[in-house]
Amino acid sequence: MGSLGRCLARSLLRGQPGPSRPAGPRCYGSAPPELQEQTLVLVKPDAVQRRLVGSVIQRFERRGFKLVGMKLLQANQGILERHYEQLRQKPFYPVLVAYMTSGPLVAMVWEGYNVVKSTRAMVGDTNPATAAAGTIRGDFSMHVSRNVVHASDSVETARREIGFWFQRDELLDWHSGDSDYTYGP
Ligand code: IDP
Ligand code: MG
Repeated sequence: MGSLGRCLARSLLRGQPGPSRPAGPRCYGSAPPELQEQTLVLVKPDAVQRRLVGSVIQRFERRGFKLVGMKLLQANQGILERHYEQLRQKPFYPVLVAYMTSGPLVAMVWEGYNVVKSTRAMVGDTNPATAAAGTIRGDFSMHVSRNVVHASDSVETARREIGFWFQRDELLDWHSGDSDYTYGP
């Protein structure tokens, strides 16, 4: 069992939620690696134009994830060539680049337990026409050419993509006061 599992098991055995837990050593001082998983989310130019930035941020905050980096920028072709390297041969690649460079976007890094998979589930299918209601794409968009957000598809991809969009010193290591409520002791 990993340290998170031990922490969760101990917390369940104690039957006490975070702040009123009995005195004693915490399971960890700084967060263990499984709580520090990170993913890249881009709020794409259509969503910025449509004033959806706050709605997207709110979903991740409500879920309990921690924002560790965020900036508004207009992407150039160079960064998109790296970001969408796997798609360069696709027929839609030129219109994808035109869309992604058409105006400002918001790049964010979110951190937390299983954040890569959870974020993909929150974002929904690539094609909003088949994205489930309740997902970001399913709630805020209709067509694959304007699907509101990007989210990394694996831990390894996230690591690479975060490196394209952020310098190391643009990511903050901060303690979120609500971690006692979102994770067990
Ligand atoms: P993902 O964003 O869900 O990971 P990918 O297959 O990686 O989906 O595609 C990247 C992005 O390319 C999509 O989010 C969407 O903006 C765009 N895209 C994918 N398929 C099409 C298409 O058929 N027409 C236009 N744009 C597309
Ligand atoms: Mg993708």
